[in-house]
Amino acid sequence: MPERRTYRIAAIPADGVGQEVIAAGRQVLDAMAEQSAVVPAGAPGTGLMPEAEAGGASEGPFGFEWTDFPWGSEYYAAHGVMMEPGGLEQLRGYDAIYFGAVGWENVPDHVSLWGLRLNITQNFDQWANVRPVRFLPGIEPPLRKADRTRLDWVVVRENSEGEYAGLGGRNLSGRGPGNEVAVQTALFTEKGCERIIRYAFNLARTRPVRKVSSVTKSNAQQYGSVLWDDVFKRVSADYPDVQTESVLVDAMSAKFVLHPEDLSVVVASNLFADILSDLGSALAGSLGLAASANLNPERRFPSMFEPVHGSAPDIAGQGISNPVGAISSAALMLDHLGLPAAARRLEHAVETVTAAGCSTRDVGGTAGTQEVTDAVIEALRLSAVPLGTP
Ligand code: GGG
Repeated sequence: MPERRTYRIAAIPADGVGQEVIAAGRQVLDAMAEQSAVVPAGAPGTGLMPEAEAGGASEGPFGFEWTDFPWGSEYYAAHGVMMEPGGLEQLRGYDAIYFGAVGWENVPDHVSLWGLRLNITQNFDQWANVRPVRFLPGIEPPLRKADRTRLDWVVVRENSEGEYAGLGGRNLSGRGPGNEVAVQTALFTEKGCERIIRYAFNLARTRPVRKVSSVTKSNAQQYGSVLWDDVFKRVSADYPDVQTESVLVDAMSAKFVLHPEDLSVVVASNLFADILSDLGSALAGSLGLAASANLNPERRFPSMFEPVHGSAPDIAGQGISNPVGAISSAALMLDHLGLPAAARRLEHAVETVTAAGCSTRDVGGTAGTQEVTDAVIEALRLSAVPLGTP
């Protein structure tokens, strides 16, 4: 029996339902760790994250060593900051970060977002935000086309610059009421565009349909968007085997609804991809289902895995939040840790559970967070084939 590998994970559940869904994901991962001693290594991954398999580690027994970080809006209420000073240094040595959600009424949204989530993604140069749009069996999506067409695409969000560069300011309030001005500048660098676009092409090469759709607003945004388009054109010449299209963001919103079967990998700037990925997950049934990975592909810093959804104050603390987004984010984390077979097992377990009709209210079910979590763990247990079984 090979030695058990232990991964050190920093857990930051943060606000609202983040607490419940991260607790759910941890239960699932710990159950998988327990089973890993008896489950044989499986097939290689589907390559959802092309850099994940670079290490080529073989899968054997694994475990997780968790560290809880109590940061978030409650921490802010007590300490006046969203995370401890020096918090980034504390996180730096972990194999991955498992994050819940940020945002609560006691802290202005821009303070909580920049103080925690963006503090981590930007300082750890997690420049690729991978957000798969998955249509799960048993979940009735509002997108009718999904009834008769197999739909499956990935939104790749530039996660380090663009509209989230944080450049700008407010001034001139001294001129009196009604005269203040604000400037918010989007930053597009050739290097930033190129790395995310290449990421999208490499990802497309691992998918059944090798296609990248690039999204900008270059008719109106003649500097940043046009630079992005130029880089896209240049980089695409290195990938003659991958189909391409450049689509304006307004047209792409329509395409998500009307012709989603044409999509495989959609790459866009920070803000556009944030909006489009929310649209995609809503079309698939609920934001509660959507997973995401904030990756530093060079692995200079830990990457961070989180459900796409926010803190959902309206349902927080009631035990009814959907854990599927967080559990599926855990699957992306397994990929990143070099455990693609475990990741596929987990995705399959989630599909088994939704197909059986066990789901939370946001997708029309009646189950609570714990019931869905228990069902996923049970599906994993049933799919575990002990070593030595013929
Ligand atoms: N788990 C995702 C989350 O907490 N999102 C909060 C949010 O408001 N995000 C906006 C953004 O990151 O663009």
